[in-house]
Amino acid sequence: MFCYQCQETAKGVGCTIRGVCGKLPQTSKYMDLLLSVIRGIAIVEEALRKASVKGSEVSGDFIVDTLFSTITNANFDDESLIARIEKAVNLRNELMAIAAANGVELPMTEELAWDGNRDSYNEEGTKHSVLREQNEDLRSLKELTMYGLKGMAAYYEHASRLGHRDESIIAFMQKALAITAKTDASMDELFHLVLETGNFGVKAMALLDKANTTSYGHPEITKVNIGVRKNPGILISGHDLHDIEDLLIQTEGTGIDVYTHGEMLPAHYYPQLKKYKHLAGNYGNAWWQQKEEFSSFNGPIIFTTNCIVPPSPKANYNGRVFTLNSTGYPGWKYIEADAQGHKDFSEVIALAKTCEPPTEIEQGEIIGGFAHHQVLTLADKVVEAVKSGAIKKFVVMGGCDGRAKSRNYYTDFALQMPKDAVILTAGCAKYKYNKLNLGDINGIPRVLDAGQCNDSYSLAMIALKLKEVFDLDDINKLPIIYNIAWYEQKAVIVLLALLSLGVKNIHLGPTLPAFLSANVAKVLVEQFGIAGIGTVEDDLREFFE
Ligand code: FSO
Ligand code: SF4
Repeated sequence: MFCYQCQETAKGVGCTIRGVCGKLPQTSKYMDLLLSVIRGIAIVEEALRKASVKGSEVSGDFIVDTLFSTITNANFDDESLIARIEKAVNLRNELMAIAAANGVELPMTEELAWDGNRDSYNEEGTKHSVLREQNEDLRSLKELTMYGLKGMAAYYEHASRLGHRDESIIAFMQKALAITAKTDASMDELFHLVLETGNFGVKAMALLDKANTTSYGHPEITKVNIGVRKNPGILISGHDLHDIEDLLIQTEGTGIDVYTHGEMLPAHYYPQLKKYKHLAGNYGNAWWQQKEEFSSFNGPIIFTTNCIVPPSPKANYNGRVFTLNSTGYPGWKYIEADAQGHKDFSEVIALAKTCEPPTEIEQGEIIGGFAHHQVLTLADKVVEAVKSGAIKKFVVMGGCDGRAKSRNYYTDFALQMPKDAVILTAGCAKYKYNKLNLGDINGIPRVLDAGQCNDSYSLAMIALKLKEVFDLDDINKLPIIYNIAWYEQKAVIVLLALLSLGVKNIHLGPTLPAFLSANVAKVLVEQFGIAGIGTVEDDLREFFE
């Protein structure tokens, strides 16, 4: 196996024996094979589109689901990956038949040549790994695009589940996948593709923002309890708001409380979700602490998306975890959606009734809900604080959390930054500093949480609004520092989207991606001022001088 798609990749180079995340070589092979067949589907769809011949009704959603299933910590279940490969091969063959029937010529690529024989899964999976591209710069750009597409797929899937779709995003994904399959793509073509991926990333994030806010209202300032109540509970993790709504409706009046975990915390900020009285609070922290937290939660746990940490075989929660959508773990139960995308949680609810209430691990409240609409209603106050000098700088510290000790940098940075600086955050990175009680400036909390990682879009909207208010010609003239933590591929699309919006001088940590070759990193540094991080002391000096 070879995988270098996340920040925790082995030795900062690539996982070759087994994933640091727990991904096994066999699973990695299935994922590589699946992605190869998906590229094949995209090649045919792209050729059909160019010839104005109708392709498949279902391939767009299927590509989105499969890309999502290969994101870090989403799916460890070989059976579900094999089922996707089989479906993908059938779909690809149907599309090739449509092309043949309409006289549409297809390129002769490896992705279309494989016959889909079950006996050759291993051989083909090995052939189609990341390393199939020999040139490390071309590989770097192809994979940067691929990871951006995975993040885009994740956000698109959430939006589409709420009925918000955009065919231009699907068409772009297919085009981009087809280009990454080319063996003669140039550096220029691929670099252009990376930038275009960022443009479509903005589109996908805007689509999701619209889907979430039209479905559930605009996030508003909300205090969220981090202690527990006395009823048994269900813990719901991941990012999908449609799923938590389904769960809240089905648990209402059952005597079961619902708790959010990890990236589901921002569900509390939405008026149409917070109205449920049995949405009891947020339990625990970011994804990587789940082993201890799931043990003490005592009740059922639902994963709507990543991040899953493989449990120990003896984990007391193994019989009470359920997965949905693109996620999966061998031995954990998967709940299928019905034709309308709804899930039946009756088995989860029945199990919850037999469980002890959660064991309290924390007490108190955290505050959030500072997405663009809420912040703009406070705009006068914010602008006044900036003009008076009460707030001197904003630091965008969104992104992901992770288990590396080096990520304590973000806690230390938050604690040590000047008292007239305010953090703008989104994503699970916030757990490094959202319980520190950093106080407020004239009533404006010093940690403004916009929501999930996709709500980094909100932070960009806030920046664009401030640029307008302060009558600046360049977003980079605002007193905003970007000090972003990344872990998996959704952070890649967030990064590309920020670049596409013109944001420069982003600091990315705790380490730069292994998939950026020296030459590609050089171009990003030269054109966008991307940089890593140093020590807290050095960076504070540099950022706040
Ligand atoms: Fe975190 Fe995991 Fe939201 Fe990621 S829970 S790490 S970037 O999946 O998606 O921030
Ligand atoms: Fe390694 Fe990350 Fe890939 Fe897992 S997702 S195999 S940790 S690079």
